[in-house]
Amino acid sequence: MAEFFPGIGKIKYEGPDSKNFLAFKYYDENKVVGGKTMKDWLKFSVCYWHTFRGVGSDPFGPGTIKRPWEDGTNSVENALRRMDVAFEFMTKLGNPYWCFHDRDIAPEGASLAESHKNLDALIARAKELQKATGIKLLWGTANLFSNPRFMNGASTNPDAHVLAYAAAQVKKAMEVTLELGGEGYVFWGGREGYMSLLNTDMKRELDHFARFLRAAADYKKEIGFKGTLLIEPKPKEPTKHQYDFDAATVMGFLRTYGLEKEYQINVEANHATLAGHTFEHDLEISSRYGMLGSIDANTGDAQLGWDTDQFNMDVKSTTLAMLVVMNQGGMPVGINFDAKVRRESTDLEDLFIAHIGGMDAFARGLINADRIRQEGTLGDWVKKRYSSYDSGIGADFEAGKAGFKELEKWVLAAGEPKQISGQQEKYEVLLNRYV
Ligand code: XUL
Ligand code: CO
Repeated sequence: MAEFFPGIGKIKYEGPDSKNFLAFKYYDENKVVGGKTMKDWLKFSVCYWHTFRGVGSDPFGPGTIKRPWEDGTNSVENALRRMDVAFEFMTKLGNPYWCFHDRDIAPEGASLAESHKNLDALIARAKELQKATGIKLLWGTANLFSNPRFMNGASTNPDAHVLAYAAAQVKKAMEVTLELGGEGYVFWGGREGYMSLLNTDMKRELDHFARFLRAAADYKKEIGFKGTLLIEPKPKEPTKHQYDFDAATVMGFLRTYGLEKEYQINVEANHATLAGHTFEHDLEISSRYGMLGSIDANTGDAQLGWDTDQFNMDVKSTTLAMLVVMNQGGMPVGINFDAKVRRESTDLEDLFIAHIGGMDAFARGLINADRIRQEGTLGDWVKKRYSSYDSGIGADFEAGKAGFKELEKWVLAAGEPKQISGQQEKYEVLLNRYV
């Protein structure tokens, strides 16, 4: 088989003192941290769309990135070669999982039947390559946002014909995800929202959305797919308003329609920040309600207000993220690098350096989070901050034994509360001890 990344061998762990950009400084897959290997805690996945289809185009200009294996056609032959490239890259990088959209891996045909046929050819190749390399599928998904037919949405489209098309595409994408042994299936509502409320029957669209998700959950059972169905929140972009706004909105939506047992959340860092939250906020709220299934690992840019999908190299951010993950005992699905090299990063080597840097940042986050948990100070401080609810009137309130009358009676006797500092700076200084 041809080699597409000549001169780059298997990426090895060399430790924190290494100066080699093509080596891991912190990610040591078999190292045990907090009772599990790094590989098991982190369950890293490479995404097909950015890493093997990204060309660096932006709204102001075309792609800058030329890959030597691309022949400029959208043929099945080119797609098969690209799949070989992907598995060579991942084998060298040493990530255990990958992810894809149907249309990333196989060209869309002139009809749905032809698209299905093209997809089958690529799935057969992926199945062989998974077997040969041991790399597994984290999750699959359907691209219901690029083709112009989906310009008004997919499952929330005002036209039932388009909705039916979307269903047919998801049906096939779920089947092939099952075929490849995927651990999850993701719904990202790319155009499930609106550009103008004036032309939109919002309630009807939300009802359709829920009905579509119910049909997907039913089909999952019908075909015996045991993986996790996931919803990936994002507030906007490409549409002005997206229904899966943030983790809290999605959880409320799922409960409203009785779907909360069928779906988990896939939190993407840059989507949380677009919604005005931090990455750790969306992780924490999903996790504390038992809904954090998977992560799309990336970051935005503090000055740019859009989804820049950068590799997250910020160790403070990964530490806070891994603290949530460790507190819930692991990632049910995994951590997918939904991140792309910059338009200006045009070398093949940049692809490796970006992923190695992202993996090391999360591995360091894991090590730091473990130290925070082992040392226990942060947890103890937070626990102490709420200790007035552990006994007396606070405990009675939590247990539902003290209502307004009891609370008033208690205050009349106890008088004014003492001022208690929130000590934010002290907590921030504590965090800096670990990062
Ligand atoms: C887009 C995005 C998607 C999903 C999968 O912002 O994050 O790539 O992760 O459809
Ligand atoms: Co994503």
